[in-house]
Amino acid sequence: MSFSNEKLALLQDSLNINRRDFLKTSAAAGAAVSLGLKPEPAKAFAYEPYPRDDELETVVTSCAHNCGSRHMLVAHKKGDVIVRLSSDDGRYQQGGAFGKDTFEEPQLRACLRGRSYRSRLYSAERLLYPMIRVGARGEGKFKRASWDEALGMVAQRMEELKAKYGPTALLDQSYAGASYGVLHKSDQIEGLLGRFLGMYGCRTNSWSVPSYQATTFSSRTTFGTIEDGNEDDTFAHSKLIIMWGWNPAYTFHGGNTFYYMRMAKQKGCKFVVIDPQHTDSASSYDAWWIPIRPNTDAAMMAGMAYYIFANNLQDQQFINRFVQGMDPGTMPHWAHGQESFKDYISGRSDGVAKTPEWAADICGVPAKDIIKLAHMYATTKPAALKASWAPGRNAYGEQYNRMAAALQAMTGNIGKLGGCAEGVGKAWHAEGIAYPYDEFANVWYASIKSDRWAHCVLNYPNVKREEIGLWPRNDERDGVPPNIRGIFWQGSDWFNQLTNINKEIAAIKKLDMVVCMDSTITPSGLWADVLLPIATHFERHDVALPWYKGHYYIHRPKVIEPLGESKTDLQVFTELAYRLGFGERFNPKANRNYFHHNDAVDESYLREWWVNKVMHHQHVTMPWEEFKKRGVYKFKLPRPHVAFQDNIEKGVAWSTPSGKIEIFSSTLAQTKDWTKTQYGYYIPAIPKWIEPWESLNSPKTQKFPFHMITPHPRWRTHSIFHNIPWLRETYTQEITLNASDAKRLGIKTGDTLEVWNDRGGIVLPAFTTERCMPGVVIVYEGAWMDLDEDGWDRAGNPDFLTLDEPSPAGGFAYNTILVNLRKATNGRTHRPGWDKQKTARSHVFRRDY
Ligand SMILES: Nc1nc2c(c(=O)[nH]1)N[C@H]1C(S)=C(S)[C@@H](COP(=O)(O)OP(=O)(O)OC[C@H]3O[C@@H](n4cnc5c(=O)[nH]c(N)nc54)[C@H](O)[C@@H]3O)O[C@H]1N2
Ligand SMILES: Nc1nc2c(c(=O)[nH]1)N[C@H]1C(S)=C(S)[C@@H](COP(=O)(O)OP(=O)(O)OC[C@H]3O[C@@H](n4cnc5c(=O)[nH]c(N)nc54)[C@H](O)[C@@H]3O)O[C@H]1N2
Ligand code: SF4
Ligand SMILES: [Mo]
Repeated sequence: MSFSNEKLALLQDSLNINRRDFLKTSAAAGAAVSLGLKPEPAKAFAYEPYPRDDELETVVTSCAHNCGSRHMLVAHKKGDVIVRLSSDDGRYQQGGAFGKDTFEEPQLRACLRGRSYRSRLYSAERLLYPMIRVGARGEGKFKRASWDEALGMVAQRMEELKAKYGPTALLDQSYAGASYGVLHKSDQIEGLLGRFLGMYGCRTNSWSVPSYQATTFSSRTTFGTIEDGNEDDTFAHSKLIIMWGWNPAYTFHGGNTFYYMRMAKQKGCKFVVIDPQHTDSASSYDAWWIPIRPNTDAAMMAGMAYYIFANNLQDQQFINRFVQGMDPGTMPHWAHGQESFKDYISGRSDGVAKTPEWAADICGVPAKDIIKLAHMYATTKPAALKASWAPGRNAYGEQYNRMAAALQAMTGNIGKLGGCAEGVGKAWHAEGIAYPYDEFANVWYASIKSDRWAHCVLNYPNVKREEIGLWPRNDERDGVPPNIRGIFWQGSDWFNQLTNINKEIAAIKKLDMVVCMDSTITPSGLWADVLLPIATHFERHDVALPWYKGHYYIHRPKVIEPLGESKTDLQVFTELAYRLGFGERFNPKANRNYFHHNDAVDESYLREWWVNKVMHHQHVTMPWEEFKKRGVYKFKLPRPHVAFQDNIEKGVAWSTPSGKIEIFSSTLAQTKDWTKTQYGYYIPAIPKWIEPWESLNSPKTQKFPFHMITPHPRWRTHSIFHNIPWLRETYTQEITLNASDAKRLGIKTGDTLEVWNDRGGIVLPAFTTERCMPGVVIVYEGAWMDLDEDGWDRAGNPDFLTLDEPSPAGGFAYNTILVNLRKATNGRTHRPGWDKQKTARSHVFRRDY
């Protein structure tokens, strides 16, 4: 145990969890009540004496994680313990005076999750030592091991698997748990695991991002880049903001979005929300709410396009100059006579005019509302149609995003202040990596669509390339499915977060090795063979990057020493690389001693990154030492960052094959054999409405009458923070359904429901409201799975119901789910995890095996 008694006492005090005292007090209080005596006030909750600010050291740092933004956290510590956290109050900004908060440089104030971070840092679920599985996989029985034993075991199995099964045996399932730093990076594309396995020469890559693969496809196809976003201050200049499947009150996509949107509101901007639920964003801006049947967005958009063309409201000048394939006149010469977007919309090519009435039948929005919105959008300038990712997280979600791009282009709202072309919406470009380039980093020998790994494992070797989205190669491995025998999780809780968990459960039992690197005992971790404790971002040195939007860096010093025996990801990979023979190459600045002393090396990488990339490349004059002192560096942009402004104003070509905005895609139009692409299946050259596999319009509703959507929770970052009591006081994991549906079924708020389909079943309480449209139910993603003996998930994780079928462009169909529901039978219960002791995974480790 590396906590000293003193440290532990301080911790318990600071967290108010002196459990023995607490239990004593509450037991005494209980006894007093039953005797009819007045209970004593509980003393255990007082910090005695509470340290004053001037007795605490103040350290500026930031959150990490894939949470939608990047804010400042200020740690106030005593000795090596963080006693409390606060956030930006303007004191720390470049050249700023105390309390500074301006339009150009607003504060980076933390959300409720960031502010409760201390309880995550010191939670009972912190993983403090390496652990090795002793029971069956998934049973959750582990014993404590030394680092030497754990890493020795991992290195030996890696060698065995590579020798026996070849260079595709190890599956890289790193994800964005720690993407937004420059040194200790977990990331699908540029992260440390890809570097490690790539250099080792045994790696199956996972392509396709859960967040927005459909949207990525659309942005790349249409604009040639995913950097199609404006910085959020530009929202302040919009006259109309359409939040299409976007709820910035919950799911941030950048910093201070709400602040800038409020400025627009104050200047008279109109707001519209198109969402099956009346969101808090809708109420905050008094928006016109248009409830829509889930997954039918592309049809509604096609209806809008019809109205705009039919009334000649499109910006024809813009189209003629910048767009390919919007109409017959803008088709490339080599594709003359092929179907343009306008041909499709008007019905000239397929005999079906995509009128507002046609759309209304599909999406459930009355034709008059489709017309009204189309008119508003085409005649209000500038207007921001922000087409968010959730409606793309569907079967054929790519068609929704491409259809949105067509509307943005036909109204000429691209490259203009107050307009919007996003899409993925990455805006300002940050310098993201501090470790040196290596040609073998990120090399892979097979690359599959991320959530088809289970399908691949279960069906190997009889699996067709299109079933798993196998990426094409130019060598003899082309088309050869990977023989996956082991998985690494680094910065990902993917077992809990990918689709169709029951299929994953079947598949994981076939593997020879599962390694989980995390700071927390996660639901995925319980299915691993080896758990490696990773230092959090409070316990290592790094620099924080903004999340898609924002133009700043936040210094992230090592605030406290790593808890327990945790090490950083970089330390663990370096040590493993040494054991496997490529340590020096993996981490050129380090020697073998890095596992024990990493501070100087980390500082050196970071300083070099600052000097070479930030100072030289981004022309920043502030020296590294000064940045470290201030804690935050904000860029002042010469003008608000608007994507594609130079393309419009200076004639810069788009990075598409034609150099234009491609509504008619040159690449798609020329693809012959779809099975030889990573997509596997046909994708039309222009955006079209394609019926999803499951929706309220499909015959499957007879068996499963509700369409479930699974958005991101305000109170969690996916699965992160699920175990935090402070946040749990703000919510319950529940299923939201319309009051009339509930009444018909005799369901009241608080009733426990069973929700199921062919893939699985979950148990959770009902919340009934008029703010969710009839026929739709909502369950937020990220709950920590907790199976009962019959395989029902008592925690209410919707990924037991999601489908792992690939949408052609690689999108995850997280929101394409039909389900049925009823009041819970057979005494089946929900485990809300409210009682910390019940969710604490630590009980698993406290037994003697
Ligand atoms: N039904 C449904 N499911 C969904 C979605 C949905 O909309 N609906 N959304 C999907 C989306 S968009 C996403 S992005 C995924 C997210 O899926 P995940 O990325 O798996 O989710 P997180 O809960 O963020 O898990 C990140 C893990 O990284 C760990 N971690 C954090 N920092 C570090 C570090 O420095 N090192 C290491 N080794 N570990 C670290 C955290 O403790 C946490 O366990 O979920 C997807 N799942
Ligand atoms: N608080 C918080 N913020 C986050 C995250 C988090 O976990 N927590 N995760 C971050 C990450 S990794 C991501 S990818 C983004 C996700 O960002 P988004 O994809 O924008 O967010 P979601 O919450 O999935 O969904 C947004 C809205 O879409 C609606 N919706 C769902 N399906 C449909 C549909 O078919 N049609 C229409 N019109 N609307 C639909 C939902 O009701 C919801 O209100 O958020 C980021 N921000
Ligand atoms: S949005 Fe993200 S970075 Fe900002 S405070 Fe919340 S969790 Fe932290
Ligand atoms: Mo995401």
